[in-house]
Amino acid sequence: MRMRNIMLSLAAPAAAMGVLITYGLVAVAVEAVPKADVGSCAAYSGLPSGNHDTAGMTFIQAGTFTMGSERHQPEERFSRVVRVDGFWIDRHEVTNAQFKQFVDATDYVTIAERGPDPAPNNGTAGELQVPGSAVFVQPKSVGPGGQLSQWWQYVEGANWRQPTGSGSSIAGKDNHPVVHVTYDDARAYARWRGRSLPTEAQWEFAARGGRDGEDDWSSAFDADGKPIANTWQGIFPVVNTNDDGFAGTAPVGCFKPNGYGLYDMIGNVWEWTSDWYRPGHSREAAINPAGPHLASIRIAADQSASRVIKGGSCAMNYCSRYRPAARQPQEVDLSTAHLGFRTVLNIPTADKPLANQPGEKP
Ligand SMILES: [Ca+2]
Ligand SMILES: [Ca+2]
Repeated sequence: MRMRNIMLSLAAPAAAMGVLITYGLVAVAVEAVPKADVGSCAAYSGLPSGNHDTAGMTFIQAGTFTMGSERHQPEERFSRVVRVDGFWIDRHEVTNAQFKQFVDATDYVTIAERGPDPAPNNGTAGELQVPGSAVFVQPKSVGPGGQLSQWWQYVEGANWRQPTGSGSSIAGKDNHPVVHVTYDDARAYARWRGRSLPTEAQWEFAARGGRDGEDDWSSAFDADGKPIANTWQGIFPVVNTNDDGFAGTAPVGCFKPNGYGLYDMIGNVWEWTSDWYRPGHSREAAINPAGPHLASIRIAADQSASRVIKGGSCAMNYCSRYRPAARQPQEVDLSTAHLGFRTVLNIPTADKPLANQPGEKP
């Protein structure tokens, strides 16, 4: 079934709290790590102040960087020199409060709420043809050869208003990132704001916060092993020790921003980019690359095409895919509980009203 493509970004370092758990047939001792220093995110309404074009955004100056990695997952190779023009990008993932503004203004209904179009889903299992979305359900144990379907379940009624299914709500979560949005849902929001979704190159350049070269530093943990982003700590998928204070999504802006003042590029939710997904990068240097053409990508008959998602919270024992160069595919019509987005405004100069007003949070 299509759930095979869902790979949880929530993963963990070999860290935790002195418990002994069973993972497959192996007993794993989990050690204590320092708790995260969480900032003053709780006071934020989830809505950036101001109504100007770049409210809540930061301008990223044009620059050149090394995109991809030679030292991690094979799909991150080859690393290559890339130049991007200047652009504006949201300082944080789009929140429930922001998405609600969009829905209130347009009466937009997300795909998770209205159900998938049956036409392109001839191979879709029957359970996926009702309105709903993919929700992570933590298993108590996972045997050898554990399957994603053991911890990802398609839940009827799950959507951005009801993140864990019928009866759940986002009350009190205005400042959490919106989730259960497909690529088209995210793009519809961006267009309503007069913006776009970032290319993979823009996203990766912004996530580096001014640093170049290999991204082994990761930004998810400091030198003492203390979490500095919302990821999964413990042994994925059976033990989440929550050393960062959040078992699922965190309010945006709780953790220290990167060198560009951007929050949660690493960790919290995965984020859509506009590039079609194909494993690996070409070796050639590029200027403002926008990914491969769809026609060049082989797609299985029972699947939809995938875009690149980045910046999730995959545990260290599972995939460590929170690094800037890390990437994974996501079928464009499948939403999940751990996937959101942020927008960009492609104006290559900062000749716009300043977004960084004093006191604006986060
Ligand atoms: Ca966490
Ligand atoms: Ca993120």
